[in-house]
Amino acid sequence: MSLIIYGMPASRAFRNLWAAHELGLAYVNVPYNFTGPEIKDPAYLAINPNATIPAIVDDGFPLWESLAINLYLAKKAGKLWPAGLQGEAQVMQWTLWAATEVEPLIGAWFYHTMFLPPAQRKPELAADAAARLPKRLAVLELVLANRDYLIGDEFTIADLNVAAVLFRAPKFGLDAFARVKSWHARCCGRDGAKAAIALREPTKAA
Ligand SMILES: N[C@@H](CCC(=O)N[C@@H](CS)C(=O)NCC(=O)O)C(=O)O
Repeated sequence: MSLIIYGMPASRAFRNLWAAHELGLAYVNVPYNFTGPEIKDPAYLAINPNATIPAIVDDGFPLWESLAINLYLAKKAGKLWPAGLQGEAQVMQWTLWAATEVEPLIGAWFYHTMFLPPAQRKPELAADAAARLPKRLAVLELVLANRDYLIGDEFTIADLNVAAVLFRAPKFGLDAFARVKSWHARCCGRDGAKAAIALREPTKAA
């Protein structure tokens, strides 16, 4: 059994490090930087032809796309994975929703308010994202009205994927979404999350 997670912890690799800790998986982290030359090296491109982090190699099997990696790891471990076809469909639903409906907005807001150097920020893009994100947060607020987690009463990989995409949401501000705020704090307060967050600390960046 060998699992290699490529990517510095203060990047989307955080999502996979969080999952590995939740699932109790032993791993080696190769902390390539998203600005570094290693991710353009042919040896890495053979693992991830996108020249981005993260990627994994699990017992020789390469895989990229942070959220897809988490689905693979959870299903393989048989943990954080709801029972049945419908539960699995809900995991896909929430993960695709996070990737397509939420990530572009929270990403644009974060990049254009605090991540990019000030000269490169475009306030109009941040404002547009900030105007559109609440509609997605309202979806979560509605769903969490009658359950503690996205798929019933147990934390699943769907919660992890959505909460990880929304990692910057507390900075965005969740005061108007009380249930989302407490759900997010609950997810990020788990031991697995805390272990992965601690790994981000030395570099902190993205
Ligand atoms: N959809 C991809 C995005 C990967 C991605 O863009 N990663 C960033 C770091 S968080 C990166 O490697 N950027 C370098 C670049 O775009 O050149 C995923 O979720 O894995």
